Amino acid sequence: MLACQLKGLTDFFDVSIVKPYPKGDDKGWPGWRFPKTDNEYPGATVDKLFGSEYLHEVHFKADKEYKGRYSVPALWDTKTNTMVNNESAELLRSLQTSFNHELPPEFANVTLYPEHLRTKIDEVTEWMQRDLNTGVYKAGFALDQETYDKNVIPVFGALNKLEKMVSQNGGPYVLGKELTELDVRLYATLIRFDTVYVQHFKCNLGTIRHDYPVLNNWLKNLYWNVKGFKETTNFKHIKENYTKSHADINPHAITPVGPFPDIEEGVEQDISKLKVGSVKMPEVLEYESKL
Ligand SMILES: N[C@@H](CCC(=O)N[C@@H](CS)C(=O)NCC(=O)O)C(=O)O
Repeated sequence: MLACQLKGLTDFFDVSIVKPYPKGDDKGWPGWRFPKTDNEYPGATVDKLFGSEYLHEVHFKADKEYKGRYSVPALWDTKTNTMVNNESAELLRSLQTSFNHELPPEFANVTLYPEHLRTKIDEVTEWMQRDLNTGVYKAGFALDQETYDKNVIPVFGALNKLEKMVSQNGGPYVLGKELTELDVRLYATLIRFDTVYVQHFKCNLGTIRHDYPVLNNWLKNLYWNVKGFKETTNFKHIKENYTKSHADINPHAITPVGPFPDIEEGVEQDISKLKVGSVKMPEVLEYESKL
């Protein structure tokens, strides 16, 4: 949804939004649900295409033998009447070009994967995805102490490295002056970090707001100042999805009220004024040095 906003594609997509909970078992069954009316849960909508109760019904419409997860996001093409893709990284990439012939120049010329930054984007994506974007899940869904201990370290190694990177590139974006895929992918994880991952996934060696002044400033700038970010962020959906749909992690499904505020205000435009932060735990520093 964020990529659609940034590329000026909102008129091309009609969006239906599932309720954040209840979800599925460990196999994902029955999975995401649509509300019965648009008033049932704020920000969630009925399935505008088929009126389905569950997202899995839409997958089976595309393929009766479908065996994958019923995950979001999922893109449906009304012309060929099938699901195009349900992998966010691939969607993010393909939306940069697939509708350019229909877009006015100010949007056709926007790209989050510019040619001169591709090598760098690919290099950072590799460890950022492994250690941070999916790293929080590897720590959070660990079923024993050893697995958790091993997986929480890389999360903060990657954050330490990104904090330095944004500072060195001078901001306001990860690679400097240009907004890229890296910002979109990092935003999806950091907007959830203090709110959910610190407590629900036990990623609590530090927080963005306390230990990473540069990343916190980067995050606040996107949320408050760059059109599309705030508009596609819903803290109630974010919080309730995790805390009310993982019964093994949070059996009473109580959603913590904090942190307050969800995101801080006040953006420093001059990144060089910010002191670079880090989590100084020896294991984290050692991991960071290998990235
Ligand atoms: N590779 C997919 C994974 C998406 C994904 O796992 N989405 C989660 C929500 S953030 C989901 O729908 N989980 C339900 C399930 O896997 O059953 C992507 O990034 O698009």
